[in-house]
Amino acid sequence: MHTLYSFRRCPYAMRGRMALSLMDTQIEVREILLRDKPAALLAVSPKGTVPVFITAEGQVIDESLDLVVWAIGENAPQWVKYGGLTEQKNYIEKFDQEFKPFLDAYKYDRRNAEHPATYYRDSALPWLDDLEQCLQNQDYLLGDVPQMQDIALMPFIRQFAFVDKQWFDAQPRPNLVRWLEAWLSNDLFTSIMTKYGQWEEGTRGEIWLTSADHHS
Ligand SMILES: N[C@@H](CCC(=O)N[C@@H](CS)C(=O)NCC(=O)O)C(=O)O
Repeated sequence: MHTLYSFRRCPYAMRGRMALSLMDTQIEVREILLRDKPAALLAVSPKGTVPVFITAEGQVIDESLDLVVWAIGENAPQWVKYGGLTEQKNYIEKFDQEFKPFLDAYKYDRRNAEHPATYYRDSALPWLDDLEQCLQNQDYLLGDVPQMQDIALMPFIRQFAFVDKQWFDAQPRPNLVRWLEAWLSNDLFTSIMTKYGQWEEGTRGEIWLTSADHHS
């Protein structure tokens, strides 16, 4: 069986779980706390980030985007039908590199930060503009059906929005607001937000039966 080390509230883990939920498989989920990482996790991936996925064959995948690509590449080609896998992956990589630092600086509003939180929020706006533009005439970022890119970005836009939901909902990007709202109640998202208790070393995690049918 596959194994997934996960943390419910981590956006990287969320995108991984969303992609995995497109498969028909069984996964042992080991829910961890970032401040109390199990030795077994660090033994397979010393860098100590989640998600970490170990295939039934023993392959370790410890980057969320690699996990998304693995899950979709093998099982769900329709999720990369616009632009193709490489093009979508390149966009996501750029998003991770450029948007995430602004998101963190905005969200955590660090006391020693050079600028106020709103400066970092506003620095991220060109990304929101780009997404808004994509969504002008279609329901999802690349067309009328959701793609890998939607799944990969959604947890981060969600986090950004919830720093100040009132501000997010009022900003002049109605299509992005609509896209996020639709994702928040989409079964593909709600179904991966199940709460699991913390995994204890030496025990079996929760068994997650994923079903592609569920989301087609
Ligand atoms: N590049 C990694 C980043 C994953 C990541 O940073 N996850 C955070 C949680 S959201 C983490 O595990 N941080 C380690 C820590 O806080 O100790 C990926 O895409 O999987």
